[in-house]
Amino acid sequence: MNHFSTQDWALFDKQGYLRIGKVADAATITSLCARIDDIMLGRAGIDYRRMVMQLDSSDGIYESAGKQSHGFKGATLGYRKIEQLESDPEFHAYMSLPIFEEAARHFYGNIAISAFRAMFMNKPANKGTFLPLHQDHWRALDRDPLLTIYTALDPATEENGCMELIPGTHHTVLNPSHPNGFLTPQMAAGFDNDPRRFHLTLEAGEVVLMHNWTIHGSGMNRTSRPRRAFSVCLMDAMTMSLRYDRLAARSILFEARQ
Ligand SMILES: O=C(O)CCC(=O)C(=O)O
Repeated sequence: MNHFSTQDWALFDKQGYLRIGKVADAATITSLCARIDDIMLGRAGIDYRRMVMQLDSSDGIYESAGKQSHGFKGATLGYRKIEQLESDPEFHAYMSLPIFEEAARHFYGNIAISAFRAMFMNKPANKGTFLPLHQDHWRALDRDPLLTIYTALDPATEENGCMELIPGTHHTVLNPSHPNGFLTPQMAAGFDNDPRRFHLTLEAGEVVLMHNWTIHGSGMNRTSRPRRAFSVCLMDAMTMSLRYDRLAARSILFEARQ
């Protein structure tokens, strides 16, 4: 395991994110794109009752996106988000790559590591939902997941609603009382003209490691092609869900090594 240097981690610590380039070949990314389209169109042969699926909004407003719940919501490329992709063999194989295990071990050490969520994020062509600034922090967990591995499946640009990041904001949770780490509108407005704020443009297949607390959000898609991404948030497998009083993970992605 030697994909990352001390300098890489120093840069991650400073910025709250690290670009690591393309990890898989173009054929793998093309195949993941075809796979997620098959999942959206209901022809993937998976147990859809296990997938959390949410339709995109019709007007770009976050609050009017569809309900996030288990099960298929119709054959359409108009999904905003699909979770539980760790149960799909193709996505599972990609997120299990040794480079991702090495990154996870940097944060968690030699313990069992699970996916808190393995999620498709989509800005459908000429649509998409505005995602307000937030930190990936969940009040209902007894400890915070620290790392998200974000892979662009399509090129991500300002026009098609790429993520915006605010580097250096990963040291504190700004709004701990919000269940999902969203900033209040007043807090978000405070970052409107922040000189650190930038659009994270990516090539298809490019991967970024993100500290979960790095403030981020994304816009709508003003192009005629989708902007698809795969985002995997990793956690200590012993993380408890305080809401359900059970382990938050259903399975282990990386076992502790002997
Ligand atoms: O892809 C996006 O627009 C946002 C993704 C995101 O918020 C995440 O991966 O945590």
